[in-house]
Amino acid sequence: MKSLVSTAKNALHKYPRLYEGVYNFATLNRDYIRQRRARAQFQSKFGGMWTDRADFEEKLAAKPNLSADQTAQLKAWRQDGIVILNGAISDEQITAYLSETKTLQAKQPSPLRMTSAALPAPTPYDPTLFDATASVRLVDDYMFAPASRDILFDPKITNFLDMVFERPALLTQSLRFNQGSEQPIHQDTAFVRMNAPMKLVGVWVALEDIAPDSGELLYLLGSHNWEGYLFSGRFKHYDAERDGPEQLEAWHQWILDEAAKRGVKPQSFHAKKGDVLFWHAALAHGGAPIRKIGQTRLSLVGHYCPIGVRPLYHYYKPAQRRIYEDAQNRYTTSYYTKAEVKIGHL
Ligand SMILES: O=C(O)CCC(=O)C(=O)O
Repeated sequence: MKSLVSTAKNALHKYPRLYEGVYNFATLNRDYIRQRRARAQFQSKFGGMWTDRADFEEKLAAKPNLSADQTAQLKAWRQDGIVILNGAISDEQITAYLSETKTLQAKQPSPLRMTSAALPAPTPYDPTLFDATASVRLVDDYMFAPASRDILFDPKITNFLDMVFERPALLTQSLRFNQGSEQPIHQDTAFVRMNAPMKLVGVWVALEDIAPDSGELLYLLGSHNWEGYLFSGRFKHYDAERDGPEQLEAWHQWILDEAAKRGVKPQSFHAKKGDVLFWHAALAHGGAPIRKIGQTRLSLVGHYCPIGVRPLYHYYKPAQRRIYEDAQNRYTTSYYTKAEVKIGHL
């Protein structure tokens, strides 16, 4: 089945217009149609959140019961594409999370998987690799660790997500780093692929005080409004088979060129333990080079879309379409099957 989809996809790559039509049809969803209808309101042809609309100020004024803090956050979100909450996650939550993940890592075999640009595919947790390689991250540990969900669905996080999504959030992926990622500056729209590409928020949680030169999170303020580069001239998301490494390189360069043209310099997140940073789907961000070798940078990232939007892996891995629920929390995973989740639970 997978190879059939892959063969059809590769054949269609030769006909980009046709491919775009088939792609749009296959991933059609109400959200995206609504945004296409309101096309004139959005700068991006891929739509966005209500905070991206041209009539943002009127919509904001019409929102009932917003506190002064929330209003300020929403204005900052629209303008900068990031919002920071200081001390949102408690020491107790972080201690419980680190303890649960330690237990999961020690299990024989550990249910956890890791990914990195250097690994060809998700790989079973391997302490040697995880501790020694900066860009290696544990993925979707919330599938096994209730304390991970306790952080990623903390009300301070979900209240903000509810505000910008105007709907409950679906957690689609998490990444846990022990060291800085050193990931080049990028926009998640390329890699964290949704059927409504601009309806996505990244959340970065500091699990310790972040030391200087540890490979801090970097971001380019306002870059969520930069439009211009489309993969194969049509798509917001990157597809290695379709677009090849040249386009990836050209897109990274485009981000740097835009920043230089606009005089925007990368800023670092000098986070304290428990601080949270939200970034917009198209906000350019990455990990600074690690200058202090061996320095940890414990952090947990969540990627979310609103309920109703789907990650693209729900299409190309239909077995992974399941949405898990626990209390108010909804989450999904591309990395673990239902049977693995059952066996691996704490
Ligand atoms: O934590 C980092 O260094 C970068 C994380 C990131 O880019 C992401 O999760 O999209």
